[in-house]
Amino acid sequence: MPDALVLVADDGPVRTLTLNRPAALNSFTAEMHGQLRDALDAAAATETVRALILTGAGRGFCAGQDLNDPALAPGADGRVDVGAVVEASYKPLALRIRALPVPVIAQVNGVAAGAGANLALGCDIALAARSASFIQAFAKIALIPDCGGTWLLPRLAGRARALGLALTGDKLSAEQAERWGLIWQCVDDEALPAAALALAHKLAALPTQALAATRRALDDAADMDMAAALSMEARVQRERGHSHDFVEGVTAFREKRAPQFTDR
Ligand code: T3D
Repeated sequence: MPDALVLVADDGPVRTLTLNRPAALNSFTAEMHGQLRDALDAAAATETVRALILTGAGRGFCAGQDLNDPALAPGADGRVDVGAVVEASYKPLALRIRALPVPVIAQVNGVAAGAGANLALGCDIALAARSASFIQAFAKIALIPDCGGTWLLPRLAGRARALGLALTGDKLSAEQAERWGLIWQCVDDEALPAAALALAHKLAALPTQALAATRRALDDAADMDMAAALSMEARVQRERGHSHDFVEGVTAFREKRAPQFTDR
């Protein structure tokens, strides 16, 4: 589909979704939100997909909300219902990614601004090109961080850096993002696609359900005291212990062979 706003490509068990509005740095229109939602739902429903890569076409990853989108047209009172856009699009997007049954890698090929930055930070693992950058652009247009930014930033960077980034809207280089622990790794630009694909294949060979349960457990534990987290761990391990993949993992270890994980 030549004018698809989200391109879909498979490499064995790895599916790559590419935001495809390069002339506007892949900023989000309502239509692109819809296509991404459908693509994420399709990936979740496809048993053969075991890892997902999210990236952008051209020189940007995603510049957040398209500020020219008709969704931002003022109503009769001259005001824009930004909250409605967030409720309808960014909140479900952030939650959908966090609930996917497969690991999600953000392949940050270029600038990630506004909701685009927090989209990347909300993925399970963010790999960024050395030339990429992260910009909490919200304050410059009198908004607050969204797409999960208020929740993610202090947890990833600590309050001081979260506030510094959000209040100034300054550009954070990929190298600094790695040093501060916002992202997993920064790699040379030309190495990024291969690095992301290799990581995705590595994750695809691991027990998919356990990876999704690990993400969920870490997120849940963030709001628990230690005793509650320990109880949650016992409950989830009980479920995991009943899985085919657990039996396979232990059997493969004992038989000194590579495991073949199949649960999805
Ligand atoms: O409803 C709601 O608003 C709620 C949701 C909010 C979520 C948000 O994401 S709010 C934040 C929105 N995003 C921004 O404010 C970022 C705006 N963009 C920029 O600040 C800069 O473009 C960048 C720092 C990201 C990159 O700068 P640079 O110099 O590398 O590129 P550029 O020349 O500014 O942009 C290239 C083209 O992309 C340009 O178009 P042109 O002039 O070549 O025709 C530019 O207008 C377009 N573009 C970039 N960002 C957006 C955009 N067009 C529409 N919306 C954008 N967000």
